[in-house]
This record gives sequence, C-alpha cells and structure tokens, in this order.
Amino acid sequence: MWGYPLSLSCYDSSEMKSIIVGTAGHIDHGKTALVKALTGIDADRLEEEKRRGITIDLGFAHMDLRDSNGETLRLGFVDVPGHERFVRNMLAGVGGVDLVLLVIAADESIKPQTREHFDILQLLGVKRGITVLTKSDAVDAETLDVVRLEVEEFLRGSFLDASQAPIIPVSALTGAGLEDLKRAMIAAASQVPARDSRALARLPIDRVFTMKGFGTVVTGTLISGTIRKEEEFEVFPTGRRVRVRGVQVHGRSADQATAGQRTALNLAGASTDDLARGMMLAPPETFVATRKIDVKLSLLASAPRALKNRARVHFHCQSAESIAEVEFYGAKELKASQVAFARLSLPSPMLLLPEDRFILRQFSPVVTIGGGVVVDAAPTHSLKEIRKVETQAGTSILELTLEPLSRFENREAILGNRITRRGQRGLSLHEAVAETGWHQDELISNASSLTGQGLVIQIQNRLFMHFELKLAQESLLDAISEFHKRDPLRPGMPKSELQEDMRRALDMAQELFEAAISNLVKTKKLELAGDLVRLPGHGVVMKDEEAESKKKIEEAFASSGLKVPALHEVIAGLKVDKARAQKIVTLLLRDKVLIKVSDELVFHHSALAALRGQIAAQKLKSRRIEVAAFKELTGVSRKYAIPLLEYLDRERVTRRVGDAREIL
Ligand SMILES: Nc1nc2c(ncn2[C@@H]2O[C@H](COP(=O)(O)OP(=O)(O)OP(=O)(O)O)[C@@H](O)[C@H]2O)c(=O)[nH]1
Ligand SMILES: [Mg+2]
Repeated sequence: MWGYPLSLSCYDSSEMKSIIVGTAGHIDHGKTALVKALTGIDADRLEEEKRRGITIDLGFAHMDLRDSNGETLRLGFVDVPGHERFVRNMLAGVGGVDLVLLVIAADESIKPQTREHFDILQLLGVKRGITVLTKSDAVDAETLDVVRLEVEEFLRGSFLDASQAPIIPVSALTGAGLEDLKRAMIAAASQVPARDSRALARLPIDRVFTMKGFGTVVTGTLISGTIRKEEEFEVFPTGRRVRVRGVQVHGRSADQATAGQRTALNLAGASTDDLARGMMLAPPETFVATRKIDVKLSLLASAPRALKNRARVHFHCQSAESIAEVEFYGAKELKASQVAFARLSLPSPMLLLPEDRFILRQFSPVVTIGGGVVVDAAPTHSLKEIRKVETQAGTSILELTLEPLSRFENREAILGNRITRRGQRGLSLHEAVAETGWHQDELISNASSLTGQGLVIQIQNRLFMHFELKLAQESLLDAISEFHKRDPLRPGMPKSELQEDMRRALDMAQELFEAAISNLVKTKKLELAGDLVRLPGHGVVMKDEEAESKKKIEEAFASSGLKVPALHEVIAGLKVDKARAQKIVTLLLRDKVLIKVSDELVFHHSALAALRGQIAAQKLKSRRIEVAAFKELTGVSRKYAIPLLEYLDRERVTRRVGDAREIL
C-alpha cells in the first residue's frame, strides 16, 4: 500500500462497490498462497514470514473483479496468520470483514485453528463466507469427497451451512477452481449490504509506519463513515488531533475513503511513536472513550471451564486488545454455551460503541472462550444501583435499558430507552451522538419522530420523556408548598435555591426546570416575583401587627446590649399570638438579626459585634482573660458570662485554657 505518489490523478472510489475479504483457517492450509494466486500479491511482507514460511502478522492485498453486468467490484483482502500463537493478530484484522474465506486444506481437513477461527467468525457475527478446500491437487477425488462431507457436517447450521454458502475446492499450485471461487465471490459480494458511508467515521488502526517523503501513515479497515483529505480527526484513546494529508484506498490515491474500504492515511500531527495498532480515529469532540461497557456475551460450547464472576479475560475488539474484568448482573458464573448480560471493566479507556462485536480469550492459558456484542458503552448506573432497583421494584434498570438495547433493530425504541433512563437529567443531542455513534441527522430524525408521537419533548438541545415535564411540575409545586409551610412569613423561595434543590434531589436539568416553571406560571399555579417563586396568594405575608411585632422584638434586643431580656417576656408583651411570635423570632434568627448563644439566650447581632470589638481591644492589653475579668469588662453576670464565653470559643474568638481564656 501507499506505493503511488499522491499527485497521481484520483479515481472516485465511492462509485464502485468495495468489500473486505478475510482469510481464516489453520496454519499452513494455504491462505496466503490462495490470496497470492487470486491477486498476484504476496501478503507475507515481513522478512521473518518469508524465511519461516508462515504468516505472523496481518497481510493485505487487493484485486478488481468484473461482475456479469460489467461493473467493477473492488476486493480488499486481509490475510491472517493461522498459527495458534498469533490468534491475537488474526483478531486485530478480522473486525471489518464482509466476506470470509474459510480455508481448509484438503490433505489435512479440520484442525484446531479451523475450529477456533470458525468460532471467532461466528462470535463476531460475520454473515457471509465461502469455504475453500485448498491443496486439491494434493489429494485424490475420493479423499476430497470425504473431506467435503466432514466439512459439511462441521458447518451445519452455521452461516457457512452448505445450503447457503458454497464449498469450493481449489489449488493454488495448478490454478484449478480459482475461476469458480471468483464467481462465488462476485455472487456473495452482491449480497453484502453497503455500509453506511454517512455514519460517523471510525478507523481502527492496524498498521503504523513511515514512508519516505510522506511521513506517518496508518492503515485500517474503515468500519463506518467517510474520511476525506484535509479532515481533522481525534486519536482514541490519547486525544491527539491529526489532519489527513492524503488518502489511499486499496493502494491508490483517492480524495476519500468510504466505509468498507481498506484505507491508508498519511497523517500530519503525529509521529509513529504517537500511534499504535488498537488506536482508533474518529471525528474530534464527538465521542468519549470508556472504561466500562455493558455487554451481552456468550461462552463457547468448547470453553474449558465456566467463566467466574470477576474473572479477568483478554478482550479483543476491532484492532484493539486489553485485559478486562467481567462482572455479571446476577449470576455467579457463566457456563459453556450460556448467554448473559455483564459489565466489563477495562484498565484504560477505549472508544467503543453499541453493536461493536468483541472476542474474549481466557486469561491463561490463552484460548478463545467466547465473545459478544457491546450493548452500552455509556452505562448510567452502577451495578450496585441496578441490583438495588431490581430487588426493590421488580423491574430492573437492566430490563428497562439493556434488554431492549440489546435488540438493535428499532432505532426509535433505542433512543427512547436512552432518554428514559436519564430521567429528569434528559439526554443532550451531543450525548446521544456520543452514546449511539449515529449521525446527528439520523438522531434528530428519530428524536422528532418520537416528539411527533408525543412521547418525547425537546427543550433547547436536550431530550426528555414527555412525562418528565409533568413530574417536574409536580415536584416543584410540592417543594414550594413545603417551603410555605416551613416559612409562612417569607414571601417566596429564591429561584436559584429551588433549582439547586431540584438538581440535588432529582438531577433535574436546568432546561427542564425552566420549562416547568414557565408552564406553571402560565397556568397560574405559580407566581414569580422578581427572583422569588411562590404559590399564588402567598405574596403578602406580613400583616401590620406582625410587622409591628417584628420591630418590637428587634428593638427590645438591640437596646439591651448584652443584658438581654428573657425571650418569653418579650413575646408576652406582643399583640400577636405566641405561635406567630415564635415564627417571627425564627425569621429573625435565620436572617441573623438575632443570634442564639444558648437555648435560653438570644442576642442582637449588634451587641455581639460590639463584644467582639471589646475583646479585640482587650487583646492589646493581655492575651489572657479570666471569667471575673470578662464579667468586669462586659458588665454581665456569671449566668450570661459563661454562655457568652462558650459562644466566643465556638466562634474561635477565644480558646479555653483551664479556667481562663486565651484571646485568639
Ligand atoms: N500442493 C499445494 N501446496 C500448496 C497449495 N497452497 C499452498 N500450498 C503450500 O502450503 C504451504 C503453506 O501455504 P501458506 O499459504 O503459507 O499457508 P497459510 O495458511 O498462509 O499459513 P499461515 O499463514 O502460516 O497460517 C506452502 O508451502 C505452500 O506452498 C496448493 O494449492 N497446493
Ligand atoms: Mg499465511
């Protein structure tokens, strides 16, 4: 790849259909020889591969075929190693494959990596393939028939069942069967659905190298979207920004690469040290790498033992691999052939999206044990919360979200579930794009359909289930009624305080809060007075006699300095009843006009401020003050002096040292 100068005239690669063909099968069964016989390209590019005669890492080749209508079909080949020690390299290449050639040598028939690769293909949900019986020249017709029967039996019921996928004997040596194989590939390619080139682009990197005169080059199978020259991308998980200086598709310069093409990019903004296999290119500021994913996973029938809760495994997805810890929602373990929901924790973040397929390999010894599909790469609840809701309410968050999300067919329903689980927080369009990987247009069209059905409302850029607005209004009315009950003398609740309460208690988004307030005001269920929110009719609370009483209380304390009267005496001399007087006092205490020093003693704030001044002046004379000196200084009796000193201690104006005080 990248063998042509960038200045060569570009061809429009988007007009032709291009698909990715992957090889699979046991070591030495003739995968690389088959690719070479078809394309003329030796995919074993490493010196060590040529010397040892085996494939170690992924190899790439490409060819054009013309279908019966005369239209060109571009095939990009990913040739994988068959050696059991290099299965991880095989996994890095198999991710974007549309059509697989399962290679089985006629002189050896089914071998361990035939089985392991076949398991992997099924777990990854590869839908189309051709079984190729290679080295047909090395066996007689009878042996070939026996092998074919064995292979048919092996594939029965799978996506490669002989009734729907051909089994073709070939020889790379003599060329026998190659034309049949090409015809079969053309037929199969016509059934491969076109990938969504309008979706958001994701390129899992499988090779990084430098090219003289170009600089840094990365290659990969573009699994979705389109990449154009000059576009900027974010590298996951490092966050580095790179710019696409040049694009090559199947070895030729192009203006753009579209989903389903083998793609090479010449990048500005990164050296080969900054990039590695397993990283992913995606549009900037769109996605969030994650360390927790909810998945539906299945264990192979051939898994050597049950997968225990909290087991560590090797996790492979696209070109990336990592260690992962498995936690099941309910079960203690997963037995062979079983399927379950689980949460995987990764030691470092990865860009993963719903519907991404992955493979799990046992930690040690390393063998393929299962795999599955990502259901949610942005879990909103911890497993503990989910289990709690499950035991309390009968319906679990799992049922509400994961179960429907794991069936990916209905996008409206998926979006609905993602909005539902966010409750009063809602889901912003930006978050929705990051969670789903859908293009913004598609998201908006699904959202507006849900809005049209009256299920969802959009407030500014956030989506809420429709009923959340009603719930929010009810919560607001409850909170305000409660407020009036608590504080009958206050004219209303500051809006910012109410909003903060709602955010803390219900995670209510500001947008929903504003909409609920404005609805309630419109329907006259609430009143807004400046910054205050109140129920209608709760505006004027202080009647004349109450205002007068308030003034009297305040004056009684302000004029008495530190020699304050007993509170009950002050209250007894008022026009209002005791309960109302008590409320007025509460109000004065909250507004810090009066300050409670002990259960019985209340002072006016100005008296205490004056006291602080006296103490500060005293400090100039001595840092130590005895109770007696304090009494003398302030003129109060012991009954007042002790609580006042304790108050000053609490306020850190003084500190008790034995029977005396140190002034701080
Ligand atoms: N007689 C005969 N030999 C073949 C044929 N195809 C491949 N071979 C030989 O089989 C050996 C292995 O072929 P490769 O193509 O390297 O096998 P592979 O499946 O790519 O092996 P790995 O990549 O290491 O898994 C080589 O010595 C080939 O020459 C064939 O059709 N007929
Ligand atoms: Mg090979």
